[in-house]
Amino acid sequence: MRTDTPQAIYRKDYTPPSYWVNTVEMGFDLDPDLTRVATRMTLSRNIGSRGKSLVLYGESLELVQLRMNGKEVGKRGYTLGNGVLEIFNVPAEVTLDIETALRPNQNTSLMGLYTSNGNFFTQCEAEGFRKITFFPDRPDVMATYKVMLRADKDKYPVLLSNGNLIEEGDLGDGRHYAVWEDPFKKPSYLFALVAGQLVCQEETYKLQSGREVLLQVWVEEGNLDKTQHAMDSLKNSIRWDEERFGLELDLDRFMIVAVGDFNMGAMENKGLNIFNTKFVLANPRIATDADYAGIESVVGHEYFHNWTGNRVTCRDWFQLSLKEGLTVFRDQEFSADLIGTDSGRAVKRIEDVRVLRQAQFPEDAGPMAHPVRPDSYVEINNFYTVTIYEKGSEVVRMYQTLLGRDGFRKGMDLYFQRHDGQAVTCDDFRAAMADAGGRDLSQFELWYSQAGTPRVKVETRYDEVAQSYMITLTQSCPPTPGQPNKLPFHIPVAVGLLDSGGRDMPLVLDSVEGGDDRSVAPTTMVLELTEPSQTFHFRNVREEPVPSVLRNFSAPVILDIEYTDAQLAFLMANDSDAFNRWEAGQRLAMRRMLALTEAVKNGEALDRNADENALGAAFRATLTDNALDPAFCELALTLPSESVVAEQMDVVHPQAIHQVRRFLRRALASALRFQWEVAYQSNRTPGAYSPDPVSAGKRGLKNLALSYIVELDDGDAHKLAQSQYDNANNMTDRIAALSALVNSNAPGKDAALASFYEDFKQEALVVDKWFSLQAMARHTDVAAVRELMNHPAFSLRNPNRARSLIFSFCNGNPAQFHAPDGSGYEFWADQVIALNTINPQVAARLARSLDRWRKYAPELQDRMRAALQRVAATKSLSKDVHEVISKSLAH
Ligand code: B3K
Ligand code: ZN
Repeated sequence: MRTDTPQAIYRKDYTPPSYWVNTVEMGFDLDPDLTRVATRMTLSRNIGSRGKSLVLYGESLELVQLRMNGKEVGKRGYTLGNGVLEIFNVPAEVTLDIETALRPNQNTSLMGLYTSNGNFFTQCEAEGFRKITFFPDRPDVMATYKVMLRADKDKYPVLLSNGNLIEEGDLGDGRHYAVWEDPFKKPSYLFALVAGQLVCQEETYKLQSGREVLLQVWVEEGNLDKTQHAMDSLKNSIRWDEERFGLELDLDRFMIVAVGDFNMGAMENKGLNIFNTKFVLANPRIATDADYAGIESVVGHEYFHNWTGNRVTCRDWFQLSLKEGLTVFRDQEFSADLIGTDSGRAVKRIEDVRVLRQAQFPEDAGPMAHPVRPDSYVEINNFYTVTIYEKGSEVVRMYQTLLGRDGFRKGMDLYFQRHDGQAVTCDDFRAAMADAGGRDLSQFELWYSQAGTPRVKVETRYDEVAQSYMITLTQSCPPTPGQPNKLPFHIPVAVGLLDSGGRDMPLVLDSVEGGDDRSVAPTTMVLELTEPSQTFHFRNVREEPVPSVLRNFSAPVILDIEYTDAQLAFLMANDSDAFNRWEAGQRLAMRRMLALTEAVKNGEALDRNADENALGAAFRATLTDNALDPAFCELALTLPSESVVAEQMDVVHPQAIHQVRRFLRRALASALRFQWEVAYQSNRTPGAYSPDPVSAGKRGLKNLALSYIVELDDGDAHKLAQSQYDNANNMTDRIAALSALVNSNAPGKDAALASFYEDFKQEALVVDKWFSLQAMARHTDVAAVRELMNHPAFSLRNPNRARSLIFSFCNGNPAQFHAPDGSGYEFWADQVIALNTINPQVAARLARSLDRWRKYAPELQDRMRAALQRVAATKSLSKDVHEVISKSLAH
């Protein structure tokens, strides 16, 4: 907590450390009230650093002892202040002994060493290791670690750290110990320890090489019946990385530990991944299809970091996307490959792009916009963003689109060949891709350095006489904070042309010699847009085509293209690219939603617009096409979310958008009621629950159908929802039914809510769902949320619980959150201020809910500004919250 103005750190100021650390040995005497840590490290001076002091970082720590080569360092040998321990006159080769004392029980930030439900856990990324000992806590300092843990044997029977267990035993005084050694050099952010009362599911697994490894999933005693899916996901991840990238698990043991108090999803500590329970625990009773999918992708993500992040790490935190963007790309590909079918892959792609549009596009257009490789930050934890992760993944995907799958693999191989064991930059990754592919990727660097979502405008012309077709692509990128002007990006734009029968035409570019053999011409072509504007000529085009542009979302851009309603319906029905089929439907819906929102803003009654022909016909065609994959149908029949519509408007009117979306859903429910009923019945999944993609897809479509039917709010609809609620044999169906009931006026809704709580009050993750469902329900206003905060199960200290109620309301219930009287903003400010003292990282995430405040009507803006200013004026604001709020107010 601070009173001064926090300082920004700049990428251009990077300097190598004055000392490298070679080995680290640590001894922990674990006690929740006062833990003592003895650290011995050997260091070597970096070349060119003679005369420079040794800089170590430390926070919320007591320095008990400091010795250099065995001798106590006197008061004049060092300075300590503002989180920096600077030691002078340090020899070129030196052994340091540092003893620190810390208070895990009082650590509510959940960074460094803390306790959760009586057990010890650590979280060190990005800068948590400095809360354990004084250390050059920066990712380019890589060392080997040997760790001894000592603790009370009854209270902490399990003692875990990174690497291999090399010794354990009794200390005789009721305490015991374990010694762990990690043979691989690692940065301090990958350090971890866990101690407490835990049990594990374990298996040995044979790698392709024949070597056997031990896999463990550690949980609290009552949760051993919820670990199988995480274990299966881990085995799938190990196999996939061997098959797809030739990367083998390098340790003999790999552990996953679940903890209920965690700031984010999970953490890739070497050999000892620590996970939020949300991404480990699953059985059909408590977890939904989405939870199962989330576990698979997060287990994969953390496992894949073992190579992309751990073996090759980041030189500095500005390079964060080097590991995060790449690892998200890898986990996305992993999930897609596991589904295996073309349509399954498309569904996964659509879901990923939805996240990008829903969260990253707004970030890129708001006050926190930053490049994939930022130039500066105040608090690095604020930069674990959708831009670093999701846009970063899109940037990696573009390499694959440009180089092809094999070319991309060659680039990965070269990257590891060059950089295994090193801390490197995004430029090193790009160089490996360019060199392996024999391509000049210098312009591609702009994807790392320029923020903002580029727009690509598409214009076309058909010349019937010449049988030629022209596509002109023109790019632009709006200004973002600190970047008023942008240079043109290198954008891969995948295109196809549809003939009047809906078939793909063979594509022959005029600039290419030959290629006239129609039977071998490709039907999708990647056009490389590198100039502000470029025209591509296709020849032998026998009729005027309908263009399908940006297939499979080949670049993270906004596409401006004019289609008639009829063309969109045609693409929705015919495009061979499933992503663009979905996209066409979304465009059609968005167009309608924006027009209706305008009408509401102008005071027109919506029922005068009740005729939903174009959209209704398109929806009917999709809903009744039995050849379509149910998972795809669900996505195609889901209207753009309220926040995605909001992003399309110059001045956002949350209540109007909400009203329109409901109106359209009701219109589509009533026009297609019979078809929804058929879809409901024909997508039932009787028998034992299985989370496989086909069953999950059916449940998804069935539950979407239920949600439409319940929009009609009549007795039959209520009965359907109630009976699904009463008879559900899995959480997916149960929660979908509960949500349908709660968002209707069904007589049984309060009873259902109450019985749900009774049935599941022992399951923290389900209680989270119970809060979250209510937070996002349409009747839930600010007063109701405040009331829910008084529920005995609510706690601000547990991040999952805080997110389930407060974040769900502020981010997931826009019509209520943006109440015209500003009460939502008052509530938001109260919670940001309360969280700030408990857990700055979580507080700073919530602080971002008002990011886009300048997009609202002036009266709302005034109220939002007042709330922002109230937070800004709070005493002892963390630098986390300070950075977010001051950037919001500035831009
Ligand atoms: N690398 C961690 C995130 C750490 C966040 C620190 N504030 C999880 C992940 O991306 O895999
Ligand atoms: Zn990650």
